Amino acid sequence: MNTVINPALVAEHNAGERARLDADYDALAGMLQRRGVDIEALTAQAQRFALAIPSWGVGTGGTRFARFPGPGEPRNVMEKLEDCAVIHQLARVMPTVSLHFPWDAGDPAALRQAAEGYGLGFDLVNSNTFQDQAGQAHSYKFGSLTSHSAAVREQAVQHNIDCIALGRALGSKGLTVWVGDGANFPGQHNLRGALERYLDSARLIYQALPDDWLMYIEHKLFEPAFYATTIADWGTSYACATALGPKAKCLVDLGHHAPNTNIEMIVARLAQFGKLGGFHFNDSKYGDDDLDAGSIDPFQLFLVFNELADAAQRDGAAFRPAYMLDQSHNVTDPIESLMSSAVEVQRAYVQAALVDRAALRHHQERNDALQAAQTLKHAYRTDVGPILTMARVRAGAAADPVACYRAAAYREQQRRARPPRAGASGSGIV
Ligand code: PSV
Ligand code: MN
Repeated sequence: MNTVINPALVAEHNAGERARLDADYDALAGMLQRRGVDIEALTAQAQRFALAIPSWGVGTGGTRFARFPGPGEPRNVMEKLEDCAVIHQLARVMPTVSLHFPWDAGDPAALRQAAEGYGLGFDLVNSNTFQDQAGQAHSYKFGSLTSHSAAVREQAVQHNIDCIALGRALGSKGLTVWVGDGANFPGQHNLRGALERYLDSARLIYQALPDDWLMYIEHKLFEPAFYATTIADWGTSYACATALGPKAKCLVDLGHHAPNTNIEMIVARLAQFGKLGGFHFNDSKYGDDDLDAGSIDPFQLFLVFNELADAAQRDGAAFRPAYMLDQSHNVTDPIESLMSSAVEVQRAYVQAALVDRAALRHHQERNDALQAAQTLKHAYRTDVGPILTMARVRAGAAADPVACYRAAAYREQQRRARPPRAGASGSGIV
């Protein structure tokens, strides 16, 4: 495997952390044993957990107002893959990359070869009909899959079909479709008509899916449409996924809900009805802030994973949602944010695995709300850090990914190797 960071440096870093790790791990093992939990089983579970890197996440993000590029940013998809390889090498929890077209257009064979060289695979592919591209025949200003114009709808459908072809060549198994289509004014859209057009277009995409592919419908409350977004909520997403058929599922981006929405309940509902396709993890305080996963409300992330653990227990191996981060890194080094966020998601997963489900059910059946809540809190408050660190070290990754990354001075090297392109500081939400 092509390693971007010198493995000797990782080994040296880990050697320096070893004594502390062993002491913390042994202490936690003893504590868990007294609770009847085998730490080794949890560590093995942590090692099996995986989520995908959004290719667009390795570049600095922006807001509607500005983008402040960081040094040494990747300038093309090959350089993005190189950054993803660093994340994979140091954190070992993100072994796949999710590409976004046409942002990541490139020769699929060359992309595959580069990814395989780094030990990376490709996860779901994403289409983009929320922006116009240079040379495009028809504009998406007034919508894409829902447009009143048949020519615009055809172009948007064809783009999604092209994405499927690209994804197939990459070994991907699914397409995520998020459209920003909607209205800014009451009356601008016939609300029912827009959804009818969406479904007509989505059916054509669905028909182009290979047998072993899924189509993931991503809902979002608002932005860029500020009055009525066509696929605004999980209810609409569920209705569309149901209308399309068994290969259509719903994708939950944590940031795409009104503040205070009970997202874990949405997760439970979608899982119950077999339509939970996957996640875009991130965190938010106000809207679609795209902040780092677990940085604002880690308890919510835990509660989401609590529902996922419940669904996995009920449905077994058939329950395999796609996990991905979708964040905008405006003030941090994207590689550091992605590694830290991935670890936060993995942490929530392990904490949820610690929930004593028999005790929880017992308290629920006796209407003991306080003890039921305490059962969740008990798992949530357990510091599973040593399990995550041990999982990384055993997989050859870094005990402390950010410290090791900084010691490797990768960003500094790339600052020299990748001088910025002209115009790279433009605004844009990615
Ligand atoms: C939209 O806000 C979104 O969450 C979708 O997943 C897009 O594909 C992604 O962000 C990038 O703009
Ligand atoms: Mn998203």
